[in-house]
Amino acid sequence: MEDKPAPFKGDKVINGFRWPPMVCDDMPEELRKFKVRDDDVFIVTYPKSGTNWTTEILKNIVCGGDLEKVKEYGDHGPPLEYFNFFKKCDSFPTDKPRVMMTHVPVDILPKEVFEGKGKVVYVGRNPKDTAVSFWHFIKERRFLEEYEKWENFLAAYLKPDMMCGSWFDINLKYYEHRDAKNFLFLTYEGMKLDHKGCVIQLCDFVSRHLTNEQVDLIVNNTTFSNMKSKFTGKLPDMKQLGNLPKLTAMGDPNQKFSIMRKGVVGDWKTQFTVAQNELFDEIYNEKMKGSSLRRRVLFEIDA
Ligand code: PPS
Repeated sequence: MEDKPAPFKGDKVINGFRWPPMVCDDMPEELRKFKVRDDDVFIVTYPKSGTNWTTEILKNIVCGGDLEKVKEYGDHGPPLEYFNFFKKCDSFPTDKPRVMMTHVPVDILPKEVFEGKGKVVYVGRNPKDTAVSFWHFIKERRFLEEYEKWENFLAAYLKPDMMCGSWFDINLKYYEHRDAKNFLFLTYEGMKLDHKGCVIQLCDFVSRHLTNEQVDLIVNNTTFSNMKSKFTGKLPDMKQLGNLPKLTAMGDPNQKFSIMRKGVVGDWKTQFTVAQNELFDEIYNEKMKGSSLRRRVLFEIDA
């Protein structure tokens, strides 16, 4: 007998915004009120833009590149907005900085961040590679039927009501904050081009003065291949994270979980048809008109 695919899990619409089903109704309002600590670091991204890579680098920085300490520091946990994980973060120890990741739009990020509390590292990635990475991830998770086929996913990705928001809205709005003292705007492509340079920039941003050897250690600890062996496995065991709301939408805990897929720039060329690329460019040019963010977006690199 042929195995039936798991059912689609659907989305969660709150105030007109489409979230994955792991989001609780009160998340947008409550996360906005989240109490920020001075040494908090938020890694903020549109999904599939290098969130886990940057988080791992920052955890390594906080631990001086000592992998034993990174291990003690614990798992990343899910993004703040899933399973109301931010509520769990309230009880995290105060003797080390909290390194937290999220994909929420700017108007849901904790309000205190905009009063200068904590630090925000925003990482952008070119929207074509982000789309391909997102599609591979989301179709495995079986959220919505419309995301199963690439051409349907791409059409949805280009609409403002895409699940998790539109790449354009999220990136353009965060980019406006790039000069705030407690914000650092990086790109995935910039990290690929100069991994060590970005580690040093992150050390400066969080005021950690590490030796050259420690920086080299961190670069080595966070290469794609080293992170792939650490991060490929099953879905995180949510039970370990304590009393989180019971949402079954994360799916089968035995399902393979692989954040690390290819880790390259320009993979979109293997996925987009010529016609899809032309349409994408037309929309991209229109949406990005007048924004200097265009100069930061690299669709390919020589590396
Ligand atoms: S998620 O699920 O939104 O949190 O995913 P996110 O971590 O933001 O992004 C996953 C993509 O980042 C790539 N990645 C890396 N690339 C290079 N070097 C390192 N160390 C690294 N770590 C993660 C990962 O492979 C995903 O991209 P794709 O294109 O799918 O491979």
